[in-house]
This record gives sequence, structure tokens and C-alpha cells, in this order.
Amino acid sequence: MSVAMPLSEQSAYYLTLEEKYGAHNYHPVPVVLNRGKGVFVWDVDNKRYYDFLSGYSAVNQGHCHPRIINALLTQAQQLTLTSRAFHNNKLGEYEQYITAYFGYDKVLPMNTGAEAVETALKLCRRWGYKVKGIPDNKAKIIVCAHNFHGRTLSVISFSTDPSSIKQFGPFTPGFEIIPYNNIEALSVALEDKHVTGFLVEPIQGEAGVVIPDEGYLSRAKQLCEQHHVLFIADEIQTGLCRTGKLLCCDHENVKPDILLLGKALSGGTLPVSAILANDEIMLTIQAGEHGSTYGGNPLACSVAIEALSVLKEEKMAENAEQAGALLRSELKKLNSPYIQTIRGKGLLNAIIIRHKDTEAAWQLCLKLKENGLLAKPTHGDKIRLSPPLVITKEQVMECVDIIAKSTDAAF
Ligand code: IF1
Repeated sequence: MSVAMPLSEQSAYYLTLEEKYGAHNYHPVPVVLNRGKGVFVWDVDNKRYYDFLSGYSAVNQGHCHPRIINALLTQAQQLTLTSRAFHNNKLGEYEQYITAYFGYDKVLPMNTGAEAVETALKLCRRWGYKVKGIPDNKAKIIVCAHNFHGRTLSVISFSTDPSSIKQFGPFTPGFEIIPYNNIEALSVALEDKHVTGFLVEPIQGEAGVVIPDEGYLSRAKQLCEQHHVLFIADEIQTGLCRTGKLLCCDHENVKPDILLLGKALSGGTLPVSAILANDEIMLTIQAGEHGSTYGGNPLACSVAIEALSVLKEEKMAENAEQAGALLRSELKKLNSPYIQTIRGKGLLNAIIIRHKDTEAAWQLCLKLKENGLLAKPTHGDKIRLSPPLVITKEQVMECVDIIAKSTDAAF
């Protein structure tokens, strides 16, 4: 196993500050970035890297997309926050734009992805009591093992990842965990009349880009309809063109009852999330029953309209489809003894490393960094390969070369 390059004085300075003054809730790749543009980021020593994490799919449009930054700067000099105590001239037009864009009656604007998930859980339970007629406090929501929906206490209450739940209890009740990609298990769970929703990632990102069988999503939606249960799609990571379609659910023509968006909804500029649903669901929550200081702020609205319009106008879904297929096929051609699995949809991809050393994926990421590509392992042996959706075919080929060179050098 090769030895990692020493850090520059500049980089070490910043890492020391974070070590001393910041919470230790992350273990980042040792690189200090200070600039981003398109598929590239630069470190404090002006070294350029391909960004193959894209801010966990928050930078689908590429770093500092000029149109999105321009929308941010223009609105920032005009009006950034009114709170929802008053109206403003951006929220209504944004709501009209995003509901037409995805085909829903209404949107509830929030900030982080976890807030969007929490909002969906509250909305789903409220619908269960008011519309489905479930007795108060009896509502159950079905989720899948190995899910990742955020870090808040109710959301980790249904996590199966020990590092997400250990010593954070007690947990929020009312959730049932079934195996992912298992229609029989869902069918059995739906027999319970107190079930009000099924929350699912169309592809499990954090679990290592786990893609369900063809037909799983459409069959699950059908079963939910048969049992009068809401199908809630968490497209916070898989949505917004990442998997080669506008939404990952579009691959199976599934229309979620509640659609969750986040991350790239702002093109990586500020936290913007959205919950979309039709009136029967959305209007079960009335004034004063849910909200957020920054939810639907004018800055977020202006940026989100531009971030969504750029996705369509620059045909980012089509590029993700083609570039992703090229990336996977070229990686397969390498026939590397160290790459056990290559999987993905569009530009949401992961490789599983085959090596006796449990630190092999981490060591490969250090070597990739040396060779100008940034990626990070998830759950030990998997490395996510998810560049911004603006990557060109030539750049994909260059990155495959970097991955090949790094794999040979690392092991
Ligand atoms: C971290 C993971 C990815 C998400 C889905 C909701 C959220 C996320 C499908 C919550 C957030 C982020 C969180 C971030 C790293 C990253 C992540 F590794 F944690 F799981 F992408 F895979 N639904 N995912 O992926 O959105 O509140 O963060 O805005 O916590 O380390 P958020």
C-alpha cells in the first residue's frame, strides 16, 4: 500500500484550525478547497481536481454555475428574508414555477433535506388521521433497511446504521422497517390498517448506490394505492437529473404522492428543500401548524427557479444518462482486479473495492486525490463516483484514466 503525500503548510494550517475549533463529526479527505467551477475544484495550493462527489449531489449543475450565482447575487442585493409572517414578491412565483415543473398542486418550502423528510412524515401522519381515518397516534410509516433520510432524531429513529443511532435514543415510535427491494415484505406490511405511508429512496445513495430491481418502484406504488397508503419518494439525492431522468421515479413512470427534493434544488449555493403534493394531502396542514424561519425565503426562491431552469435548458438529464453509461462501460473495460462491482444510474455511481485491506477504499481515495480526482468512500469498501452533470465525454475518459492509474498505484 502506497504512502500518502504530506500536506502543504497552507493545507495543514486549515486542518489544524478545524481540529481545534470544530466538532469532530466528520472525517474528510485531507484536502482544503477554496474555489470551484463546473466539474472542477481547486485547493489552497491551486491544485485542480475533478469533483466526483458533487457535494453529495448538491452541485449537479456544476460549481458556481454563472446563471445560478447571478440569480443569487441579484436577489441578495434586493431582499433575502421576510419570514412567512409577511408575503414577498418571489414566493408565489416560485411556488407556481416548481409545482408546474413537477406536476403537483402545491409545494411546502423548507431548507435542508432532513427538514423536508420530517415535514413529509408530519404531513403523511396528518393525512392518515384526517383523510384515511387512522385513530390518533396510531399512524405507522414503512421505511427500508439501510435507508438514509437525514440526521434528525425522528429520522434516525428508523435508521439501521449503528453509527447513526448508537446512543442517540430514545427514538420516535411509529415506523416499521422492511427489507429494501422486497415487494413481498412491503405487501405484508401494508396489510396493517394503521399504515399511512411508505418512505423510500428510489436508489439508496448512502448505502452505496443500491439500485432496486426493475419494476420495484412501480409495483410498490401500485400496492400503496391498493392499500390507500401514501408513496413518499425521497429524491433529495437521486432527483434533479442525477440518475439520467428529471426524477429517478421517472425511470418507471412512478408519480409519488409526496415528492421530496433538496440539495441541487439550489445548485449548491444555500439549503433549499421542497415537499410537493396535491391538495388532498397538502391542505391537511393549516396555518400555524408547520413552518420554518427561512422556508421559502426570497433568496432561496430566486436561486431555485434558476437552478431548475438550468437543469432543463442545458439538458443535464440527457448528459447524465450518456456520461454515466460511458463512465461505467469504460471502468468495466479496465477489468481491474481491485474493482469488484461497478453500478449506477446516470451519474449516480459507485464502485466496490476488492482488497484484503479494509482501508483499501480510503487509500485509493488518497491516491485519486494525488492524481487530481476527489471522491470519498461510503460504508468502508464503496466509493461513490458522482461528478457534476456538466461533465463532458472527454473529461469522463480522462477521469477513467486517473482511476486506472490510481488503482494500479494504490495497491
Ligand atoms: C451527511 C449521506 C449522502 C440524503 C437523502 C435526505 C438527506 C440526505 C437521500 C438529508 C443527505 C447527505 C447528508 C450528509 C452526507 C450526505 C449523504 F452520506 F449522509 F448519506 F448524500 F448519501 N435524504 N445526504 O442523501 O439532507 O439534511 O443533509 O440536507 O449527513 O453526512 P440534508
